[in-house]
Amino acid sequence: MNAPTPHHTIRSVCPHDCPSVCALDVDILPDGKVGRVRGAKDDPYTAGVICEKVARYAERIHHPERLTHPMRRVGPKGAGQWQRISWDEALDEIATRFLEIEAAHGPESIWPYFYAGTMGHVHRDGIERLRAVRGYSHQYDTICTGLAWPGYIAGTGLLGGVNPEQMAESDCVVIWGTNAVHTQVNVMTHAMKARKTRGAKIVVVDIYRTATMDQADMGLVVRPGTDGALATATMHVLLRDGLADRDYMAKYTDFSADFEAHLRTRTPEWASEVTGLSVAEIEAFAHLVGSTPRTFFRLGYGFSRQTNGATAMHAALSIPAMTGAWQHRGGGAFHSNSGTWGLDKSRLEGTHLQKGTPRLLDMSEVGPILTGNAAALQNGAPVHAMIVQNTNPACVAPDQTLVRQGFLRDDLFLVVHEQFMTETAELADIVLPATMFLEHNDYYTRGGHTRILFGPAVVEAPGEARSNHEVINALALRLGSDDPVFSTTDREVVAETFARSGLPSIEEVQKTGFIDKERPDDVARFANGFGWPDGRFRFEPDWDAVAKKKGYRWVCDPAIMPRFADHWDVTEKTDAEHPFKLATSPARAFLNSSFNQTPGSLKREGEPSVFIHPSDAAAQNIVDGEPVTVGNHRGEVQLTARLFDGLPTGTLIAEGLHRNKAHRGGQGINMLTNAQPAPPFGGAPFHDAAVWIRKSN
Ligand SMILES: Nc1nc2c(c(=O)[nH]1)N[C@H]1C(S)=C(S)[C@@H](COP(=O)(O)OP(=O)(O)OC[C@H]3O[C@@H](n4cnc5c(=O)[nH]c(N)nc54)[C@H](O)[C@@H]3O)O[C@H]1N2
Ligand SMILES: Nc1nc2c(c(=O)[nH]1)N[C@H]1C(S)=C(S)[C@@H](COP(=O)(O)OP(=O)(O)OC[C@H]3O[C@@H](n4cnc5c(=O)[nH]c(N)nc54)[C@H](O)[C@@H]3O)O[C@H]1N2
Ligand code: SF4
Ligand SMILES: [Mo]
Repeated sequence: MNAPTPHHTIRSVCPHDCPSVCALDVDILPDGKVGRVRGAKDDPYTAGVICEKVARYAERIHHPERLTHPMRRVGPKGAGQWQRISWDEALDEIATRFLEIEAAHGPESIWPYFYAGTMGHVHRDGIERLRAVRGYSHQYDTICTGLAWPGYIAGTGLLGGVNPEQMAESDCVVIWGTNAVHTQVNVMTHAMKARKTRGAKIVVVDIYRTATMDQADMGLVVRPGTDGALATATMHVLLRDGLADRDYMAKYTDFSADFEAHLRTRTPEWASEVTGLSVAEIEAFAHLVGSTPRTFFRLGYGFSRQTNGATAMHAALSIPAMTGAWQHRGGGAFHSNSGTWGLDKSRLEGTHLQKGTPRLLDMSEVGPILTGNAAALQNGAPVHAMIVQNTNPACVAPDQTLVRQGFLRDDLFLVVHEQFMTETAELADIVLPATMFLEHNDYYTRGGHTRILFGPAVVEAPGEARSNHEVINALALRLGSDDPVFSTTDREVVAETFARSGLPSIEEVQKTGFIDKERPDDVARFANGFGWPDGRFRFEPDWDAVAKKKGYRWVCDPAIMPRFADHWDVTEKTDAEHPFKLATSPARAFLNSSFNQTPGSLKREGEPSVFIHPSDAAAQNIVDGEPVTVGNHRGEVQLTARLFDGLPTGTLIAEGLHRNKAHRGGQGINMLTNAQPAPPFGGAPFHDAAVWIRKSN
């Protein structure tokens, strides 16, 4: 069948929570619907390539299950009995209930909750205005970046790195703890270009043989949570074999005799025991990166989702500071550029409206918080009301037993603004229908690159769907604010944020769709010094200084942190009852829980499964394709066993966040994950759970 001829094509941006933030060319069909979606060829980072799930976006935006009108719960919580209501009824009821709850329990008993369902700043962060104007509880954003970012900043002092387009100029690209083929396909475009044009070597470090590792020249499969051992042993070999750049370290780092003595104990033999790699593999890796000046370390999030993840990130990042790779084009490191935008979002976020200094509640601890855990509530009032936008905590948050129990509380008034009837929306008192990115205006910063992009409203929203911006504004007005920001359009807020931040006008930006915020190359590679007062990279992190830079708060005794870049043995321990480590790595065709209802994605991902090594399976008489139950003291999940020799014995991998109800038994994978905030500053160690597995009865 031929695709219908587009009426016209528009430039947009992928709004999803993915470091690539691709520039898109979207065909708009004669009937006003969305046709094909392609990666922009003229965008140097997107370079014409996008993932398959977004290429099929018509399936998502025109999905028959899109929410189209506000609804009120009529039966018991979660029973799925709804009554259609008007927007005025919905907004009036929310405002009335919020004011009643505020009067009875104080403003901090209301907790607006959001994440990055859309990465557009107006529709993602505007909820902060509502919070500010009433003095509601704040949200501590830990769920995704809480471990990775501090670990990176601990070394460089700034959350920024070398322009990742330069991977194409590398002689060795180390893709560490990210399954880029699944999660940010554009990394592969640039890494592959280096291989093709320069014969560059590609190294992948993961805990199983991923689709990314399948494309590597050197694949290092480590045991979960042991990257710090690989990193420190690599540095041991670099020093031992004369491959460290001592001049660079003397000038640009805090390298010390004490650190060198510490690394002398981190031998490849020791690391081999810890990681499961052979001594030869560790030495080969060290020799490759030590003898290839243009080595680019692309450090992902995955390996930070371990209890020791912040220290693992810092340890891996320490390698290029020892080899001096930062000095060479095509060399250095990159994790995120999210610390480099310099935007003034004060009006967008309503900083000028902030009432009082409310407590900061940890989003990853939503389960403990809603079930009355006093420490998680900071000994304050229980949460009695929430408005949720852009996230699906009843699927994605850790320790689902508690999350579900909390959301089912009769004394919790829950409003969920969504595009679909997610697990969280199912538990709401009021459900509001939300627009999608092609139905509203917003701007997006590209964490995995250097650009700010604009995405205009180009198609009609279905039914009565309204944008996050409209809902936040309408509620604030009903809650008694007369601040003019609550009478703005989304486009006005984009324009104003650009103006306040000294960026070109929206009309100007719309000509190309982007603003380039690339920093000069010498700045990006810290040639004038790292982001610490003495300009030196820290092998010996000052975590307190990291906390001060970003407003992080300690969740452990600072004294327990390792002194130097290290392997920190604090991950969840296996024992006789829980002999396996489970990681919940990303599925290719889902994005967290987004796309887990589109036909193309469901077809590719099939049923929720778990990879197990054939010898582990044999020991328990588990055969391929058989129903199994995986569990621990937090809960149980039913999956289908997939025998796979691409992972170490003792490790299990369950890819992706399928819908809870896609699992036999109706419980999703986050039944097994841990909501205990990981040191130093919190964050959920999603890939760090000790479990058992057995045949389902
Ligand atoms: N298709 C798809 N794309 C996505 C997402 C998705 O769910 N699906 N999620 C989006 C979001 S929100 C984010 S933050 C990014 C995250 O993207 P990434 O940076 O890729 O991080 P993760 O997806 O958490 O995990 C990446 C890899 O880390 C591995 N890993 C887990 N533990 C360890 C460890 O201890 N050591 C090592 N070396 N590796 C380990 C996992 O097996 C996995 O293969 O991706 C985004 N893009
Ligand atoms: N087990 C396990 N759990 C994980 C992870 C893991 O690796 N393993 N990864 C974690 C990570 S990195 C992250 S970032 C979190 C992410 O978790 P979430 O933030 O929950 O991400 P999504 O599942 O994509 O859900 C986003 C929701 O926002 C909705 N949405 C999108 N755009 C809009 C909009 O404009 N308005 C409104 N109102 N809604 C919108 C979508 O329909 C979708 O339901 O999950 C975490 N959970
Ligand atoms: S999900 Fe990521 S790779 Fe896919 S189109 Fe969006 S930004 Fe690009
Ligand atoms: Mo994330």
